[in-house]
Amino acid sequence: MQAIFEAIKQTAIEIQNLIEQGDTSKSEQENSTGDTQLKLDIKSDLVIEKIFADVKCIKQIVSEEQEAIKHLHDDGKYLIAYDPLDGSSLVDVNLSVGSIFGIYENSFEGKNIVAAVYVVFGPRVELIIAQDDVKMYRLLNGSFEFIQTLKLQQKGTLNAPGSTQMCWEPYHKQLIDDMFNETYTMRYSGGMVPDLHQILIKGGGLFSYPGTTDKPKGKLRQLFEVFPFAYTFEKAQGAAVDGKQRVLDIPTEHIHDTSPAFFGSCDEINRVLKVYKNHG
Ligand code: AFP
Repeated sequence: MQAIFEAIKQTAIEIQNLIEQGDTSKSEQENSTGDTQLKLDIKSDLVIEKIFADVKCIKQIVSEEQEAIKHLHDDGKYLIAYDPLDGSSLVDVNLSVGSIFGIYENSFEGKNIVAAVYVVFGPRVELIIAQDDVKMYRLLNGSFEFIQTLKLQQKGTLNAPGSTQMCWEPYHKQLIDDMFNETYTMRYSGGMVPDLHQILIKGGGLFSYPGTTDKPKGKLRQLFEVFPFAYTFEKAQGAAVDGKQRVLDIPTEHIHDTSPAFFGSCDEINRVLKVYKNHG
């Protein structure tokens, strides 16, 4: 597993260099979800694939930017699903973006995730590894140095409500409004990596991307976005649900499946479960 973490550190340094080169132009291609890919998405994807190809313990990889699983090493133990550059539509406005990695054993399913890593490309580059606990590293003078262990409090202060409000179910709108009518503060950039990183660093709150009238299964992809962050939040002593159940218990039928997702500290997640129990 350590070889995988070292490889991801290498990808982070190379992708940071690509971001700094500043090419935010669109390519001619669409990914399997139908998003037009930026040249930066494609280049980041190639960087990761090239670096992972040399890591012998990796059996298979699958990228959010590609349709199919790729086989690497027959004797490898681990399967990795990754989103090379999540939130890449924010690069042109110079907001933070990130890479997300879910590391699985046996099959690409929530119940088989054994570690998660994400990288935040912001004013600084930070890399977070969730395994037994959640450790944050920062890129300083060319190498990643340990900074702190991240742990959520029982209840937080931030509220990050995703998706198009006009498509929210009334009970979801009520939940979000109630939180704002209390002491919760709005924090939403449109990139799940920095938005969830903020909740983890500041001790807690709620990030929601619900099922909506136009997208009943939400937008966020299970393997590339939902499961890695669900694992990270659980290891940081928070929780992640789809409204009714733990997201890591949801079966995956297709590698690009999406699901509604709520990540947060325990009090906020219990509040979501209470509201959603009687609906849907
Ligand atoms: P892009 O990669 O297309 O920018 O999407 C980012 C993302 O998947 C996730 O990082 C955000 O939390 C979410 O979309 C934002 O979606 P909304 O703009 O619909 O709230």
